[in-house]
Amino acid sequence: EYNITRPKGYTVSYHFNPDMEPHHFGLTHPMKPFRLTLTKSLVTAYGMNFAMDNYNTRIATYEELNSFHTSDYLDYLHMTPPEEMPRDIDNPDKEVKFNLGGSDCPLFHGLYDYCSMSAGSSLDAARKICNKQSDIAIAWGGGLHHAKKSEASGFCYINDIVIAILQLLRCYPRVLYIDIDVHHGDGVEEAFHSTDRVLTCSFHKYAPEVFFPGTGGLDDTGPKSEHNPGAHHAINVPLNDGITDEQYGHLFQSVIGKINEKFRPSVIALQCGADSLAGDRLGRFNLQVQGHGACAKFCKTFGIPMIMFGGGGYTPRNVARAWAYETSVAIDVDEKINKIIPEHTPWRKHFVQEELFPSLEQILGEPRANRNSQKRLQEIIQHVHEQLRFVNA
Ligand code: ZLM
Ligand code: CA
Ligand code: ZN
Repeated sequence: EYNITRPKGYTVSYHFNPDMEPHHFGLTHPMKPFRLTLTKSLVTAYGMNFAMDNYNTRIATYEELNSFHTSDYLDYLHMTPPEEMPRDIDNPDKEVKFNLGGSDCPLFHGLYDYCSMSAGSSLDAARKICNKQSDIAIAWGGGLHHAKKSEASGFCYINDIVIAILQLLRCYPRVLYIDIDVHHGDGVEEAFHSTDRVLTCSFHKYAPEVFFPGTGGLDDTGPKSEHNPGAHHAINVPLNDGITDEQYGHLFQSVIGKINEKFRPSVIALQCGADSLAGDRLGRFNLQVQGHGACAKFCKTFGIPMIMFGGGGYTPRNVARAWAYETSVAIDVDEKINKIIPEHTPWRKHFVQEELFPSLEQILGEPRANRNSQKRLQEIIQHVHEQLRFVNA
């Protein structure tokens, strides 16, 4: 219907595990795994599956998770929680130690399986990039950037991104990690803080004490010890509420454009957290689907392999629209369907009483007041360009 054909000269793969959907963080928890199914339906509804290699992904093995996470953490995750969760009664302190069981990172049925599926998708994507079977690999079930080697954090238990990047490092000299989730990509930044083979760059809302996780200030550029090759290889772009497509696009292109020039990455790992969209339940920005997708479009112009991960995104209909649109960018059909997807509100037209379902305007809500001055954004660009004098390929 929309005449979707394979892109010319390169291959895109879509990595999906349908068994992630039934997992529940709890009914009112903001993280909703069904957004992945919603995204997949939208992608298929537009026939985009015909333009890609589609894989139902396997689960990551214990050994694969162990490439980043410690055994004592994994062992605890593994045995927990069978059924009604009377876990390791002898070790209640471990839950505290691993930051498990609170409201952000609850212990739920099938937790370990869910984590292995997310990591399995990202790892499959990385392997397709490594063996050159894909030029762009999409893993919307991954992107869980806060998890630490022996600690859960911010809805993330297993850091699939770190595990995937470790795989990429086996075949490529330099990996550029870009994070457009509204939160700081602290777990990935920390994991690679002592290597100059991975440069991390996160754009996020920054307000320590008030907004999670509170790290990622402009001067946070990685441990600055003399002997640390990873010094200066963490770039942070701290932002205020309400940033617009136009401002974000300008910032993204000047920061990432310069990084590309100086660092000369061999591959890009792009975390596409959709909580930076307008109307997100937890987010604070004013990005539209087009502005969010423009980041992926810009990265694609470098002509190097790329993995696209999911991440945050707490207004499921928006998440599906954004990730379906970004899939269309990957396969180069965004011009054909960009009039349709951003305005698509799944389900609404299927119901007789349309007014019971929110329109796009209702979903997006009132735009947030923009607290980002042009002057401050210019200062940020200046600062990052100065930091990049220390970075050489
Ligand atoms: N309280 N339920 C982003 C991760 C953000 C830490 C303050 C919990 C929530 C949030 C959980 C149902 C990514 C914090 C928040 C209330 C301590 C955060 C359960 C609502 C609910 O209704 C909720 C009972 C819950 C959690 C809101 N948590 C909002 N923000 C952050 C973590 C993850 O998008 O970057 C990547 C996937 N946590 O602010 C508190 C300090 C826990
Ligand atoms: Ca971010
Ligand atoms: Zn987030």
